[in-house]
Amino acid sequence: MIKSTFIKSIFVFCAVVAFMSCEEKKTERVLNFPKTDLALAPIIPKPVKVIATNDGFALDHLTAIYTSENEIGFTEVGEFLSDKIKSKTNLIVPVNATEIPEQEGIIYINKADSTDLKGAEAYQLYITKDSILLNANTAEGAFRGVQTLRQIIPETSTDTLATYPIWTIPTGKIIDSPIFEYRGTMLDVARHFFSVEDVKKYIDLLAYYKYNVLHLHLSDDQGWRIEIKSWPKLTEIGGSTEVGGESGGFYTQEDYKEIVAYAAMHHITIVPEIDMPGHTNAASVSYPILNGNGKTPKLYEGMKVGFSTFDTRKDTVYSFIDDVVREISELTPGPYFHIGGDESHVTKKKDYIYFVEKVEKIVHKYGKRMIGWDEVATANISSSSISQFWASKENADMAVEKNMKVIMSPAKKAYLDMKYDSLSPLGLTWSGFIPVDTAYVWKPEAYEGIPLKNILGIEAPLWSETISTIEELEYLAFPRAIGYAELGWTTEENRDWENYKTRLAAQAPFLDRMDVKYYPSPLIDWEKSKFTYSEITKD
Ligand code: TNX
Repeated sequence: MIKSTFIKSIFVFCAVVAFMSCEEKKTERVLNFPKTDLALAPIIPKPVKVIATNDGFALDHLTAIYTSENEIGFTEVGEFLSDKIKSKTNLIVPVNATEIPEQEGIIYINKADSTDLKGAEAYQLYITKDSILLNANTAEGAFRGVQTLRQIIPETSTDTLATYPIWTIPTGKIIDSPIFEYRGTMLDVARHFFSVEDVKKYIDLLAYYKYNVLHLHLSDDQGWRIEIKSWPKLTEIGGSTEVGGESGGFYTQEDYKEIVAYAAMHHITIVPEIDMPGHTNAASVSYPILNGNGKTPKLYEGMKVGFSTFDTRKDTVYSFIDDVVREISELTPGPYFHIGGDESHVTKKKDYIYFVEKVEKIVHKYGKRMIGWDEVATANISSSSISQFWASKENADMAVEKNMKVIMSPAKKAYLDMKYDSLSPLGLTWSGFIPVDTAYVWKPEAYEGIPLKNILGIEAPLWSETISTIEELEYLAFPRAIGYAELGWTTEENRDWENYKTRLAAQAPFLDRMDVKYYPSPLIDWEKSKFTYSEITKD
């Protein structure tokens, strides 16, 4: 007993000495930091306010994370940060550990009720030389703040003198919140199918740039991609094809749940889309009773649009849609259901309107808010429904007249599937080339006269006629998707192409580390701008 107390005291003594000597070293090293400048850190999207205090916080093996443990989701946000620090630096940063003594180098992630924080996604970061305080009203806000923190951790360690590595985080204060509540991108998994793993990788990248919506285009003429238990042939038959004769594929309901859960962990809402009454060939081949174009439907692997339609006057069509909307809504915690509604060129106008109005009621029955491509505003629908402006200002104006919200996705500016220029090996050209500057230099908040109060946000769609692998997806999405993230988050007065260009160039090491095959646009000076500590250091 005495012996064990003695051993314990020796152990505690040694631990204290070891701890003090670390502390001493650390303080010395903190004093030795060169001046930093947080205001030069290449954060995307650019925050509302950044105030630099020119010192350094040492992220090292002594750092620990503490979170508001009793607040929903905060611990998970802390664990997410720890995990990302591990993959960037190899440091193991404990979360809410009880055995660690009070020390310098703590990252606190706190629920705060400050009225300075505007909205659920707002956050404040106070970085001093001995602590980082991340304040947010919600776990979602904390999660957005964590992305900023990840972006200001240098790619490589910054202390060459020390016996252990340090990643120097520039000190200062960041106050931040987004301009739009809906900041999305869409992935067309119908023209070509993308696996759960591919979608997860895309989510990882979107989350880093503070996206909060991923819209999945789950059905089209060339493929039906989600298991519907009450209509099994949809995936058996309709899921078997892709554009160009490739092999198709679909998500089981378990797969879809996995995507939804992974997105939720990244504070991203999944918006499912079943495109109808046009773009329905794959459904009609599976169940010909649904078909309304007077022909015998056959599996289709081409790229033309506008030839298919449901029979809008058949009760069976609406029982089918009821089952589909019910099954998908049950698996989808987010508030939205997208009914497509675009390019129904062979549906009579009056049938189209009748159809959209009936389907809106089904969407409401299952507790969801309807989104449709801009054509849906030609029907008499509720102001709670949302129009996605992709092509027609006239349709978008009709939505505004109905007091609906509008999502800005103009094909000329926001389509990720357009070629960058005439040399692009992938992509389409029908709405023009979209180089990286054209994608960035426009104003979703003042586009074609849509009043700001009607704009829910921005979404950049990626149609997949010309892409079938994750590398090809990455080539079209990056770097343009990074710019759309800024358009959705950052105020107009804080956006500037010349400034953005240098911050974009500094994303190269992150994109390389994530193995993203981005398009190295010649408009961007990629080589020069590897984000190193020296570049955010100023004497
Ligand atoms: C138009 S955008 C479509 C899609 C195509 C896309 C190709 C929209 C609502 N419909 O069916 O895939 O162009 O860019």
